[in-house]
Amino acid sequence: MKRSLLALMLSATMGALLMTGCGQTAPTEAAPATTEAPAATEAVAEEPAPTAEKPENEKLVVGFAQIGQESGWRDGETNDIQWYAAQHTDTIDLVFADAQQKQENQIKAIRNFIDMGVDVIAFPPVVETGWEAVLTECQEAGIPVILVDRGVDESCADLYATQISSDFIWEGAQAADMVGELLGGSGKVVELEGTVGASAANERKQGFDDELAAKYPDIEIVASQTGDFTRALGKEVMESFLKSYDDIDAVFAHNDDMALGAIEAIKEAGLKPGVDIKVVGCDGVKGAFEAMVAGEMNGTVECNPCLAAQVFDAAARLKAGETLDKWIVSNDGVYTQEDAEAELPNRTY
Ligand code: GZL
Repeated sequence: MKRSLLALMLSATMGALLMTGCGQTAPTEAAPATTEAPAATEAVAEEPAPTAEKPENEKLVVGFAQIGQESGWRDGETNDIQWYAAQHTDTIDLVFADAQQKQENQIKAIRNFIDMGVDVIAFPPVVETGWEAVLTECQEAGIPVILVDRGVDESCADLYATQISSDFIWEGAQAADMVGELLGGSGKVVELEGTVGASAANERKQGFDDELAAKYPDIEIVASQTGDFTRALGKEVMESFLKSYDDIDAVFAHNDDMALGAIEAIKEAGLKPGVDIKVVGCDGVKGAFEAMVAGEMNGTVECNPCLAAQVFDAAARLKAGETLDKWIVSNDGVYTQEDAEAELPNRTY
């Protein structure tokens, strides 16, 4: 029963997929990401269920509980995951859920995946804590878990098979070195933090703050507040910083979307972003390169969202019973205004 229901849901999920992977040409239109985790009992197939029932377990069935659509980076990751699965329908079935930024929705989706009997569960934990119960249920169900692009609290270290993500502490330190260079070693900085409790935010902050303290003692972080990785809130928080401080020399945003929001706020305050106030972000989205070419942003530390090939390869290995490294680290680049024009055509998200 479970597998045929899964097949029904998969045909619904796959039928909606017209996604672009990182580096692929865009199709005529991108299908919208699913808006919520389909409950195991309310599958509505947009296409007839596949008639030829595959023998049990012939295909790799992966449940992916995405955080949401908070940033261009997140959309890039979603497109890559869905595009890759759509290119490999002969060997992969993807069940995709969009949690709309809510941990409880990610947990609900993971429990649905357990009920459906998927082979592997992959998800970016929106925050580091609150996963012990559901990850224990995955373990008890014999379903390996891959953490994608974010991590969980140390206490859950034995409850997942591997984490595929960037080194956020390194990213934060690279951003601090860029700010240190741009300010000539002294000045006042404000920080736009990512989602409260997210490992990407906690570790970028740790890397940035520690590097500044160690190498640039004359650079002061005068304010630091979450913009939740969104452009709108990043702009709003930067507006409040600009009202509170008239001597800001630079802003470090934990992602480029918040940096782009800050650029809007700086311009609306009658100042020149990239000149009066230096702007440094993380992610390496296309918009950041366009802003650097326009002279409105000074640098970004890349964080590769194109992890699909690694995720599905790891999932296949786990299904085959292999043991993987606990952390599979992405290699990322550092880009400044000097290389933005040449690099822009290469950006795929
Ligand atoms: C990083 C990822 C972060 C991005 C943001 O791996 O978790 O989440 O930096 C996204 O753009 O919202």
